[in-house]
Amino acid sequence: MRHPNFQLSPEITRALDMGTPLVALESTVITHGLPQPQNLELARDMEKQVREHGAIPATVALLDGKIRIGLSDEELVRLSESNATLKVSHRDFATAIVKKANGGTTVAGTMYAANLSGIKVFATGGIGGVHKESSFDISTDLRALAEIPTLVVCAGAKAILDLPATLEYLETMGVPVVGYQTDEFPAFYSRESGLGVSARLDSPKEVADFAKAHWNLGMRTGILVTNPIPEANSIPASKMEPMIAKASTEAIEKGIHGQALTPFLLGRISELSKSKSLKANLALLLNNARLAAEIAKEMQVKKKEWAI
Ligand code: PSU
Ligand code: MN
Repeated sequence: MRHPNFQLSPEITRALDMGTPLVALESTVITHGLPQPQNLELARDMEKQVREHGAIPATVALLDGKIRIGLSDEELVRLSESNATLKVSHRDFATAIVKKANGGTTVAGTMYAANLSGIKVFATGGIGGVHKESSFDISTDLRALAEIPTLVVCAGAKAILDLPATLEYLETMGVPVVGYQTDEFPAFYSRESGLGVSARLDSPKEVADFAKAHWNLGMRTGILVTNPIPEANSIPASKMEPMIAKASTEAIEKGIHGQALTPFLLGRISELSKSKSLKANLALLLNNARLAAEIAKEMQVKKKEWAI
C-alpha cells in the first residue's frame, strides 16, 4: 500500500508480499494505558509472544505525524518514553499528522490502520465500550467494530464499563462476539461476567473458519474474539467491583471525562489493587498476543478463500 501518511516497516512490507501471518498491536496501551517502565516491557513482550507463535508483530503508532506500521526497538523506546503523545482514534489521525505529533492508536485507530494495510488480525487487552460515569460516553472502538472487517482478540471489555450495554450495542451493530473456550463474556480482570457470547469456539482453526464464513457472506463488521484472562492471574469480579466503584466515583467527583477517563480509571484501579490489576492486565495482553498469532496462522492458510 502506498499512501503519503502511512509508513510500513520493511519487515511488514515483506510479510505482506510473502503472505506471512501478521498480528497488529495497538499502542494506546503503551502511551496511556500502562505506567513506565512496564509499558515498554509489555510492548516488547507482546511482540515476542507473537513471533514465538509464528507470526510477525505489527505495532501501530504515530511518530512525527506519520502512521507507522511496524516499529523498530528504538522507536518503541521513543514512544514509551514520550510524554506528549496523543490518544489516536479516527478523528485524531489528522490532528497528529498536522501537528507532526507522536501518538498511541486505540483499538479503533489500530483497526483502521491495520485494515488499510491488509492486516486482518489484531490483539489488544480490552476494548472500550459504553461508560458508566456519564450518560453519553460510548467508545469509538464500538463503531470501529461495526464498520471495519478486522478480527480483534481481547479479554472482553474493561470491567470499568457498562458491560450489558456494550454487548447490546455490538448486537445491534451485527458484530459477532466469540467466546474462546468459554460460554461467558469475560470481564477483563475476571473470567466471569454472568453475560453470554454469540458463539463459543474452541480452537484457532474454528475461529479462522468462522471468520471465513462471516466475511464470505458479505458481512463487513469486525469480529470480536474474547479470550478469558489465564486463571492464575485472574481477580474475581466480586473483588474488583468495590475498587471499580471507588475509582468511578472519584472520576465523577473530579469531573474527569472523555479521552482521559479510561486512563484515569485504569491507573486508579491499579493503585487501589496494589498493582494486582496491573499484573492481571499484563498477563491478559500476552495471552491475547499468543492466541492472535495462532489465529493469524490459521487465517493465512485460508486467505485465498476469503471474499475480502
Ligand atoms: N486495554 C487496556 N488498556 C488500555 C486500552 C485498552 O488494557 O489502555 C485502551 C485501548 O486502546 C482502547 C482505549 O481502545 O483504551 C479505549 O478508550 P476510550 O474508552 O476513551 O475509547
Ligand atoms: Mn470515551
